[in-house]
Order: sequence, then structure tokens, then C-alpha cells
Amino acid sequence: MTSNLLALLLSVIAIILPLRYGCSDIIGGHCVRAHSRPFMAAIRRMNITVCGGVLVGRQWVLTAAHCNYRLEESDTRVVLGAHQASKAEKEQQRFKIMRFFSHPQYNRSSKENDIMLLKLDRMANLNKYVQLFPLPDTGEDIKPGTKCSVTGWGRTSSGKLSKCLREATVEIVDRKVCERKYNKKQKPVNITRNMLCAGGKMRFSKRDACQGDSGGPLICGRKFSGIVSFGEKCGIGDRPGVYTRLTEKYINWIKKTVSRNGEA
Ligand code: 4AZ
Repeated sequence: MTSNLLALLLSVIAIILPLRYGCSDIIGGHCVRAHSRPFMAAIRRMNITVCGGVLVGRQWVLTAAHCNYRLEESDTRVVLGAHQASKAEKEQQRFKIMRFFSHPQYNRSSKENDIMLLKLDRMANLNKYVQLFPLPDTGEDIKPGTKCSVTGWGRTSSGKLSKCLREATVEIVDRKVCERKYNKKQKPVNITRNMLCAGGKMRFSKRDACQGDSGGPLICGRKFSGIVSFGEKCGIGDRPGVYTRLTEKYINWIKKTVSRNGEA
């Protein structure tokens, strides 16, 4: 009897442990309900999602400036309305990039101002699967400890790109604490007030954005607060992911760029 109970207990543990800690990624997240994040854009090249982005105007996707690498190559597409971005889903709308606007002060080595707007080759049709995500009204800072979510098709803990759109909960990390982690490196990076750091804190569950998630959103309390920018590898306990913070300066730059270069 007791051995039966023990066997039962062990099998329950064997089932629950992998569910809790194993096959659940972005790094440490899970697949979202299909089409429940209709603002998400996938930037694809050679059948790979190289970056994420957010639809902020009918013809405009906000992403990270470091995603501008080889953007002009002819097979680059922006896919809206995707859940499994590598499949041809009926909800998807595909676009070429007409123009791109990296932030004029983007600096590749300091990683400052890692933000970029893409103008699509036509207007998106807004429907249940494709919707705009509003910019925040103010660029207020997000307090350490705040729980946020990060969303993308990037690498999971298996090392492969995700088939489905995934999301993980990450916690804002104090800028000073974060800076100490990045200052120890050979090529130190200053964590400025235009950046946010966030990571997973729990002992066994590492939660983070990873390669392919760049350009995707950090959402804190339903508010668009940041853009996946960089990090030392992915899901390393003491190295949080770093995000471009949507400051007032950037919000104004977005509004100005969109209004000067066509309709929102
Ligand atoms: C990347 O290579 C990348 N852990 C993005 C985010 C992070 C690391 C790498 C954060 O695009």
C-alpha cells in the first residue's frame, strides 16, 4: 500500500516537474492563446524570425534599431496576425518594408537608443487578428520588482526558435544592480535611464528574452514600456535582459517620425 502511494507520488512529481520547469519557454514562458496578441509583428528573413516588433500605426512597426542588419535584403518580410510565424496561416498579412527609420542617435557599441520604425509597403487591415498597440501617454519609469511580460518567437531553452508565439513574465531589476552585472564584462555597457532591465528571479525557472525576440515588447501592467534590446546570453540568473525604455523622448520621436513620413 505505502509503496503504491509512493509510486503514485513519484509519478505525479515526474509529470509536474517538467511541466513546471521543463518544456515551458521564450526562455521560461509559454505559448500564448493563438492571436491573443494581435499587435505582434514578426520580422522574417530566409524563413527565420529574426526580430519581433509591435504595430503602432496602420503602416508602422516599432522594433529595435539593431534589427536593421540586412533589412534591405529582398526576402525580408513583416508578418502580422501570426501565431506560428513559419506557417502560412489564413489570419496573416505579409508586408515588404518600404522604409526604415533607425533612431538618429542609435549607437551600436553603447547600445543607446536601440529603437527603429519600419514603414510597411501598404496599410494593414485591422481586424480581430491584426490590431494597433497604443503608445504610452507618458514615459514614466517602471519600479524595480514590477512584473512585466515579454513576447516573441525567439529561442527557447531548447536553443531552437519557437514555433508559436511565446510570452514570459519578467521582473524589473534595479538599474544600479543591473549595471554592476554589465560593468564587469570585458566590454562594459552603461545601463542608462533610457534602458530597463528585467529578468526571472526564481531559483529553477529562468525567464528572459533571447535571440529572435529583439524588437518585441515589454509590457508592464498593460502598458507598452520597453523593447527587447540586448543581454548577455539568455536566462543567466544574474544577467537580466536589457530593454529600450519607452521614454517621453522616444514617444515624441515616434510621433514626429510617423507624422512627417505618412499616415499613422
Ligand atoms: C539577441 O541576441 C538577444 N537575454 C536578445 C535578448 C537577450 C539576449 C540576446 C536578452 O537578440
